[in-house]
Amino acid sequence: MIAPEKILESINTEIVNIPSPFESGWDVRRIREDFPVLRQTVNGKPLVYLDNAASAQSPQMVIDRGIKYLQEEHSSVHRGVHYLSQRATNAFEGARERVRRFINAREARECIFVRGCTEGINLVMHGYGRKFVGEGDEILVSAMEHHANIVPWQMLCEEKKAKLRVIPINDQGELLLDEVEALITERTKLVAVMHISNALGTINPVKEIVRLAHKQGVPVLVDGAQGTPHLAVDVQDIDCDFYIISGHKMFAPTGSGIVYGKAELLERMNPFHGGGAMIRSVSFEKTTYAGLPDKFEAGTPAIAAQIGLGAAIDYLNSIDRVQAHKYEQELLAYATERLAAIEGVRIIGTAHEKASVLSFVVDEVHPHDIGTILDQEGIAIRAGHHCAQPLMQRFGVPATARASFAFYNTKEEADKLADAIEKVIEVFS
Ligand code: C6P
Repeated sequence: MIAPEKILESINTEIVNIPSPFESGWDVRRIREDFPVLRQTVNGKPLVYLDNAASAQSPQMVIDRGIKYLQEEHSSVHRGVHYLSQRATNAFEGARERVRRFINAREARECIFVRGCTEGINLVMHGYGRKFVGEGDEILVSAMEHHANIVPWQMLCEEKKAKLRVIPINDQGELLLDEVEALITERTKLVAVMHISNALGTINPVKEIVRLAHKQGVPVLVDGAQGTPHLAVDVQDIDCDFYIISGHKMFAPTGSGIVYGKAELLERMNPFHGGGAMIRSVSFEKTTYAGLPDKFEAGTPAIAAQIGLGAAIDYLNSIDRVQAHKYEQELLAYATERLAAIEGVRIIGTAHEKASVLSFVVDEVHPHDIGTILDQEGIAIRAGHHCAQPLMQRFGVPATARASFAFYNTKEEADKLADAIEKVIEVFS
């Protein structure tokens, strides 16, 4: 482990001057100024942070908002009549309203605060699944899902003697949409699919999947963990029944996240956790539950983290997201071209519609070795199964190396990645 003082020492205040090389005209140099964590060296090299799909870095605005809360507002929400509690409550509910606008939910009470996507999907499994799924029923997921959108449904199926069914994918890592309609039967109780694959980058046609499912009266949950960092999400336009968000993947602190659910569904669901704040009245004979969103928010919430999520949304609203997306696409195309040109590199996930996630394997080199050698160059990538073991099996690999780009990454960083992979191959040849 690196001593904290060493980490501080390595923070170098100089911001690397990098003009944008692409047509989008995105001012990446300016944007990088907003992210203090990028100004450090790792192993004597400038940090190249390409693990954004795991956790994206926070801009100064989010950091400042967290400090302000802790310095001036820290208090529990919804409970106190005192000044600080009211300020904290206003900030907390202000964050909820920001989320509502950001995803265009009809009402703020449709946005439930959770700690992240895993907790969010578990909330739906317990609240919706355990109430409405019975013996012989089916849950439909896809072959590319993250374990967070497989395991809870498997647990439910085991408990209820229900069946998990799987939408297959092609060799590019695209869902076989033609199969979806046939896989939805009168026993299907939920379709649960990811918006963007964390391991392949594939952008799934979730609006079309919702249309197909709704034709047969089946609700749809979209795992949006990788959706909101890259795309403008409009839940009313998608018309999904649930959309789940992890804050830390969209530049907010860990411990923040959202379950969006249509109010009429959330109202019919069971609560998830029992305890304080989620009740209307409690006696030893009977408890009645609060309305939305409180019914699903038992206990003291992660106030600072959720206020940070509100600040991350303010940040995203302050930049040109259309341009940011275009820039990320240029970066992806450039990095793909560079890696594809290296002999021995195989890219896993070549869907037509992709976000800036680049998974690859290198002949005869384990992805963990790639990750370790790249770290020596100051390059942070992720190596492993990315919590998508069934997907790895589909591609016949135990793991991949994954570089995931955000709008603050640069063409030079993509070059450093490619150069370092060439070095890895040299070491192992
Ligand atoms: N993916 C990665 O790919 P949590 O850990 O609860 O914030 O999010 C879980 C999750 C759910 N769905 C998708 C599509 C995800 O990508 C993730 C998290 C991380 O590096 C960790 S495996």
